[in-house]
Amino acid sequence: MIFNEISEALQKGNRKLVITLVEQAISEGITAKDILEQGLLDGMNIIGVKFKNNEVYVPEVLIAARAMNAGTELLKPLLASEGVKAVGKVVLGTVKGDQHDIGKNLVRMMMEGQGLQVVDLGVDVSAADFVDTAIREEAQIIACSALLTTTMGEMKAVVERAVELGIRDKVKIMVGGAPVTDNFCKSIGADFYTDDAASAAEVAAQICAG
Ligand code: B1M
Repeated sequence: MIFNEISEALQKGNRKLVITLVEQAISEGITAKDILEQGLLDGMNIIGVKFKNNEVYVPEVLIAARAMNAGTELLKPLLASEGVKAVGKVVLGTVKGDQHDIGKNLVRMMMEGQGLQVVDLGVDVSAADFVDTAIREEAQIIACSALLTTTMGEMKAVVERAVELGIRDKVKIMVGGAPVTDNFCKSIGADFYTDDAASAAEVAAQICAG
């Protein structure tokens, strides 16, 4: 089954094979959602468990992540929705101290698929950078991703910075990432928590649609 092959190639960090198999799956008419969830994310979840159990280490996880990003890039055009396009701008990034970007990249793809313009600041983004960029770009939304319990607190700094610079009533702050919860979102005074990239894009489109 091609999903297993994609998952296994990803776990081995075989970027070229992941690209070939994802291209093959696309040409066979398999949906982008299934390729993502049953192939790529399945492989990354298995790597995550092995990482936790010290069966694989940072270098292996890093090359698996590169293969994952290469695979998701191929899905990008297919993840675009055919719905009504929203008009709006989002400043997106992974918070300060955090290098994880796969989930953030998925959020970007899904948001672009909703017709939103995304200013992607990458990883390790300071609260000041999020807020300064939102002001400069006149963005309606700041979207923060965090994968580490040690960095999710940075999201509070983003909210505080937005208050400090007087734009809190002009910008909605969205948060997400594996350790983040709705309760956490409320506790730091952010506006919206969503648990996956597709929901994040839907909420962002609704915000921008007014
Ligand atoms: Co890291 N890592 N990592 N890692 N890593 C985790 C997160 C961890 C859970 C592994 C584990 O122990 N089981 C653990 C965190 C523990 C914790 O804090 N509770 C961990 C650790 C400890 C570390 C290091 C500290 C390890 C070390 O050096 N000793 C280190 C930290 C580096 C740093 O950031 N400063 C580290 C490093 C790395 C790599 C660099 C090797 C690599 C990242 C490469 C990259 O991203 N380019 C890596 C990876 C790949 C992982 C795992 C295996 C996979 C993460 C991933 O990409 N998942 C991860 C284990 C796991 O998650 N099972 C792990 C797939 C991705 C699609 O999911 O990002 O959750 P995710 O996105 C989801 C949702 O969360 C949501 O949408 C996506 C689904 O649609 N989402 C949002 C994400 N952002 C959103 C924003 C939104 C809305 C939804 O709105 C704005």
